[in-house]
Amino acid sequence: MERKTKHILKTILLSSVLLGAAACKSDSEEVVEEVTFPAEVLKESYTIDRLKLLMIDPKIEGKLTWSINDSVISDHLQLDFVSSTVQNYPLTLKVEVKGAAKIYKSTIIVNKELTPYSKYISNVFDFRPATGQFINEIPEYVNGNTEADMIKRAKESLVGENATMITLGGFGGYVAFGFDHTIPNLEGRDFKILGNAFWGNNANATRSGSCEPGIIMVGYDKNKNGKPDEDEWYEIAGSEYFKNSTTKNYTITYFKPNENKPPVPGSEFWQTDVEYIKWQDNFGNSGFKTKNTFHAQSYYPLWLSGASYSLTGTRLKDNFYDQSGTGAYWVGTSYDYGYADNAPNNDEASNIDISWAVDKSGNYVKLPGIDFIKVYTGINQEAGWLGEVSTEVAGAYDLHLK
Ligand SMILES: [Ca+2]
Ligand SMILES: [Ca+2]
Ligand SMILES: [Ca+2]
Repeated sequence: MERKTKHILKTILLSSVLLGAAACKSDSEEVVEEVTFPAEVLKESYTIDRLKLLMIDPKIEGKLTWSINDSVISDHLQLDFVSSTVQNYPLTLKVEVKGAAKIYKSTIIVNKELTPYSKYISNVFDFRPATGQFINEIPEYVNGNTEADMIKRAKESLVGENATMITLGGFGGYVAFGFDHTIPNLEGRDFKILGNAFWGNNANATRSGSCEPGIIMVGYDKNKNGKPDEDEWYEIAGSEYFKNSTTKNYTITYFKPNENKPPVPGSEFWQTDVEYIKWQDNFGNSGFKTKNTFHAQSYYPLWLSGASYSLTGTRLKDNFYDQSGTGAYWVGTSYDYGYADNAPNNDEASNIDISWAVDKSGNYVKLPGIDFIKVYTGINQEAGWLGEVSTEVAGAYDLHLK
């Protein structure tokens, strides 16, 4: 009895659908181009650990809309997905081509990682400081060390909870490091970079003291090879990024000094050699970096064998000034947000939001999370006897992972 009712109902439904189709056809003479969709473009399910980047490429052209439940999460041809929680997500992909649409469904299964993640730096990929008064000391260079050895030194300093400090020297000096998981871009700020900035007790201006802002780049491992590649970096647009006082694509070249040349002392007692390291930039400026009496070792990275090397990036306006007027007390002002070593570690300004990332044209990009961070000194200034303004990095961590 029940079966019979069902059959009748089905027949009626089918007839009405056919009728409807017929009516449509007679109403309009419009010929719609036939679109054939592939039967399946997604796997039945995708499995990934939490805080790992999942990339789904359905290899289909058209207007794509990716949703989980009713919220749209992406409209890109490829889905980049990262979840901070262990759960299953019902995934819907709507593909629209020439007015026709098809819905595909799948599930993303997010598991807990086998080895618990560390919220701290897990690896250092690159380290090339500019010249500076702490170079060859923090970290320490030993005769015969290669660049690979020095990257290892930087790694020994920066990895883990008990990280110690490295210096990046003057403008452009950089370090690039990564984590054992993807730091997700959640609501608000996502990671902290540790430095040695502090507020000056006698500084007249608020939020000033020893602030040596470093530019932050973030990267995500698009090609999944476990290391940062050139096309995977995005700059964090800090508070100064869009200002006219900021110089993009600033390149400085440092020339290897002859450590045995006769020094040229300056008028100040601390100026051991005011013609120590020759530099020039891509704006036609040039000069010398001074050697001071407080640091006698070479200020040029001795593991670099070339006669010169160049560093490029965004240059911020000089931020140090001589408050005393006599050269005795130099103060560096903090920029509002988005830089490393620019505010004390317990200050909100040392926390960074991945949503501030921009592409090379300055357009904000929506990154689901990041795997890598690069920091370089953003100032090309010598602050009297304090020496060059140099960003220090003393670790970093994911603000979300508990
Ligand atoms: Ca965020
Ligand atoms: Ca990569
Ligand atoms: Ca510093």
